[in-house]
Amino acid sequence: MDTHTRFPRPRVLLTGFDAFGGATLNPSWLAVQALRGRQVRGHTVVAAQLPTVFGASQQVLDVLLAKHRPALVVCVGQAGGRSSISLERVAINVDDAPIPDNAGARPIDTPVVPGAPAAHFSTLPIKAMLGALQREGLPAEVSLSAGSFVCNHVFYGLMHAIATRPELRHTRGGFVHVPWLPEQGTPSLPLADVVRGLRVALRCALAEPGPSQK
Ligand code: PCA
Repeated sequence: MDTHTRFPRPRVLLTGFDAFGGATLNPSWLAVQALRGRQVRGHTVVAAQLPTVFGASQQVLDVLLAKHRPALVVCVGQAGGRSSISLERVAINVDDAPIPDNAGARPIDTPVVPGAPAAHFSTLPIKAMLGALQREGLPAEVSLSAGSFVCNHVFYGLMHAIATRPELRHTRGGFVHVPWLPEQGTPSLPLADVVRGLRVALRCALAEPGPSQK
């Protein structure tokens, strides 16, 4: 076994979603895909697609967490109607779907994880990331709601796994929503800016020792 195999570079897991709600693309996946295999502060970016499906999205994420044991996980989704890259602060324990998911399911007022806490905070340094994005001239904001559709579902599941599984005690994670691409509607952000924003956000998160709040 060579040195490279025994001491693989630590990993960053970046996920995006497939198209949903009648759309033919999802900027989250296009942007995440563009960063696959990149090196960021000594970490290798692993890029993966999650299905926009309650339950299945979480199962795919669980497999990725077990396989890669990433140092950092940033799940990314599309938020139509938003004009900024949104750094999500809090995941809530509610599934309440405004539209059916890609498997036709539409859970209403059900918990993501029965019996688990009402909410989990992101463990990403969201304020430092906000500053880094703004210094790059990119539109960015801290958001207080990731909604109650599949993005919040995945965000909550991720943060609950990090909070409860000993093997993930060194993993930090959170969620970022990105606007539509110009061809999808207004407001929008070009793909190149979304990709640059994610790279800046990752670089910042890896440079910061901890979360914004415990
Ligand atoms: N956005 C949706 C789910 C998939 C995605 O990209 C959401 O905000 O919940």
